[in-house]
Amino acid sequence: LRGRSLSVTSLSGLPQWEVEELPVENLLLFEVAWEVTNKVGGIYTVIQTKAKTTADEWGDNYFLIGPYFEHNMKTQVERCEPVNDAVKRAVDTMNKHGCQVTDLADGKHVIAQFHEWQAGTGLILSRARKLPIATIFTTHATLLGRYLCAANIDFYNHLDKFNIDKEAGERQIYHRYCMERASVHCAHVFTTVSEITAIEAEHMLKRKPDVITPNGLNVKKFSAVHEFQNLHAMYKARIQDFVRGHFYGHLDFDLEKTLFLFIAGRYEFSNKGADIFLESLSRLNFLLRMHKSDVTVVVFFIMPAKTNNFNVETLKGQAVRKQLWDTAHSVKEKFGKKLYDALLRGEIPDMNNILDRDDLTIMKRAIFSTQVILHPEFLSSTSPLLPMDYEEFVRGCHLGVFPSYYEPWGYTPGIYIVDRRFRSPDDSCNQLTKFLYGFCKQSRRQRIIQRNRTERLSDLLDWRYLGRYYQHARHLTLSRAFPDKFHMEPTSPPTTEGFKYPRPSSVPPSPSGSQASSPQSSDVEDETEDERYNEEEEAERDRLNIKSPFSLSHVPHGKKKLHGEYKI
Ligand code: G6P
Ligand code: 1S3
Repeated sequence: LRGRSLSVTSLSGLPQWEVEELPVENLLLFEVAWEVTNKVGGIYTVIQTKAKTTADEWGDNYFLIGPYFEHNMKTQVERCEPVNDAVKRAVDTMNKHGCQVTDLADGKHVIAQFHEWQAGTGLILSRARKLPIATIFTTHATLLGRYLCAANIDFYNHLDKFNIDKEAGERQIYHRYCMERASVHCAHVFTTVSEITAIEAEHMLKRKPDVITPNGLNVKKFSAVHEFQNLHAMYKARIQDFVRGHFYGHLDFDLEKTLFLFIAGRYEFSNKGADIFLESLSRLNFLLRMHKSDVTVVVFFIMPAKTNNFNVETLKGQAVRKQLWDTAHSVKEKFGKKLYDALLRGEIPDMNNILDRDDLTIMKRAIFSTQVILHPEFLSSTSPLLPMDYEEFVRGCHLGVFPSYYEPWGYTPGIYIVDRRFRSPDDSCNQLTKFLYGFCKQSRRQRIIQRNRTERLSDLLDWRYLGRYYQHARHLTLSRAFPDKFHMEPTSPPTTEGFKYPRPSSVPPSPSGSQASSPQSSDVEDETEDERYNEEEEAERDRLNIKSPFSLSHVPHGKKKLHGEYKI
């Protein structure tokens, strides 16, 4: 069974290579992950967005396996009978005998890709029991990397210095770390999502990944720029509605001059840079006030987090968020009545108990009505609070801010890049504050131009292009697991040598003054305005030297600055 060659057209000038097309009709592909239909962090997005491209290629021979959660079953999948006979019999057998499944692949070769340590037991057991399965283990982060970074350790500058067994033991993750490491070493093919994480894996897991499989997205194509600009306006209007409700009774700012910013991801406060972002927002606030700016910034933290009695359910059940004044009034009334009743009985009421749990919830909600908004669940179009899907919400906002310290793969194209490796946290905050302040000073027209440019960058993240790295990993594992049946040409895509994007044509030129005008008149106008703005912004950045009363706990890094080619 030798694959056919398929030439894939390059997108937007990205490199082109030959992809071996696998005879998928004679194969079964399984992908196993804790985040299949289970929104926890970025792995969910990878699997969810990649599903279509993979299903297009593999049809009914592609299967995703994840944990069973009743709610996710109801909302994210449709029940059906397996159409594939081998899988049907396997499922029947599982139903009859617990989870004991046998070799029922009907002569098809099986590839199983396991994501992260939770799924790794399947891989380890497959190898221990010598099942005829070609295995791939993909790590989207390393356990130790997450833990060490979360402990504010200068991780990337000390990768070769850690005693990893000891660190895992001390952080009480030794058993998980062992499973992760065993999965890595049992796999025919080991992959990870970025060059930096490949280096991390070499140090934390002691195996160099065979393939880097960068993450993509399902990029929607628009035939004209006004289409996505209109979408921005439409979704922004919904966010404005939410903000109107949220700030009901004390909406003292102009929504037309309000910018919506957000950060989103797994709730790892410092790993995802929420600490840096908050600090920078405080500095931005100071600058906006100092310069008497009429711009208001509303910020959303989209991070699923644990909640107490004050949670989204409470908010869903009641509409009081639109009536803060009425709430305060009714709490006062209730308080007054209890006091009155107690006095009638000749008692002095116990002040510690005079407010009940409901009153406290309502008052917490009032405290919640600040300009940083914590929404402790992912967005969904069925939420009565802010009925929008994440993609719609992103379109409606003006800027996403992801100043993560630990982010194996960041989805955002690098419009502004905050240096978290060679700068101290304080310097990183200053850098981010300058970006934010520069953004706040943009005119609407400048934002529109920037949105056009960002949209053009989206090609870089399209699974139609990036899916090829997964194809490559699948072919490689078949050639290792079944070398007599599958062959891999040595002229394959690069492995861990790195995945570097070419500079996209939409990136503003540098230095700005040397830019030759584009022949299209409208573009000329845009470029000129961008250039002028860039120069002003640069001057402003140099002029600003922001200091803050706050300090952060990361140890200071060296001062060397990252520069060089454009990277995502
Ligand atoms: C889109 C719409 C315009 C609207 C603009 C607002 O471009 O097509 O009609 O004026 O968005 O942009 P802003 O950055 O101010 O939200
Ligand atoms: C990880 O999920 P996370 O949000 O915990 O995997 C993602 C998908 O590969 C990756 O984009 C992210 O950086 C990692 O952090």
